[in-house]
Amino acid sequence: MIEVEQKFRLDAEQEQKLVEGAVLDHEKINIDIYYDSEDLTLGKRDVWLRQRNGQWELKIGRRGYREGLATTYEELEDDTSIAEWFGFPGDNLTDEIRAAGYRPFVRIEKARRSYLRDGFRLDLDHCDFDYAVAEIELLIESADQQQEANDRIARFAASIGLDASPVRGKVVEYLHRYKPDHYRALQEAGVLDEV
Ligand code: V4E
Repeated sequence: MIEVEQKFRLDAEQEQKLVEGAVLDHEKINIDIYYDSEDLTLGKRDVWLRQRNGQWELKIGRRGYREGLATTYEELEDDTSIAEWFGFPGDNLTDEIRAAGYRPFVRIEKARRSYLRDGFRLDLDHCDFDYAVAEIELLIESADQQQEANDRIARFAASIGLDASPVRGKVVEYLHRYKPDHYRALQEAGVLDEV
């Protein structure tokens, strides 16, 4: 599946607009540890390797498919597909990732409340470094549905009166605040959205 998502500023007013009439699907604490090589080979390609609650996940930016404020990522969530993407044998993904030189660069703990509303998933995340962000998401099966998904998200956000000014993602906000060199390297590589 391909995830199309747009991030929104999350404060009490925006939260009220988002959750009105929404159904709470689940609440969860997610602990994400992001990995990259010393020279940021993944981040510079808009690829994000993380362990979420101990489980490996890979988010791969689909350059050229970014339209407007929505971004599109392919998500791999099983060890076999992730090993394949890296070209690893796949016997022990954790060992192989380490042997290839990838190291943790940030750990973010966040409380997520995930709602369903009108066919959208609404994720409301409060991070442990005093940052909150909402995401409106749609899952699509093929890239040719991208534009339609973007438009649906934009129409929905407008219909509930959300402020749709661009916001930084959680990792990016963390880097901006606490690891400016890392942030600058990604900015220079052209992978960060304009905020
Ligand atoms: C997509 C992305 C990054 C990886 C983390 O993705 P995010 O959607 O923030 O994580 P999360 O925890 O909500 O994952 P989910 O549960 O939805 O799978 S790091 C940066 N980006 C994109 C990005 C960008 N290119 N530019 C800016 C300014 N912010 C974010």
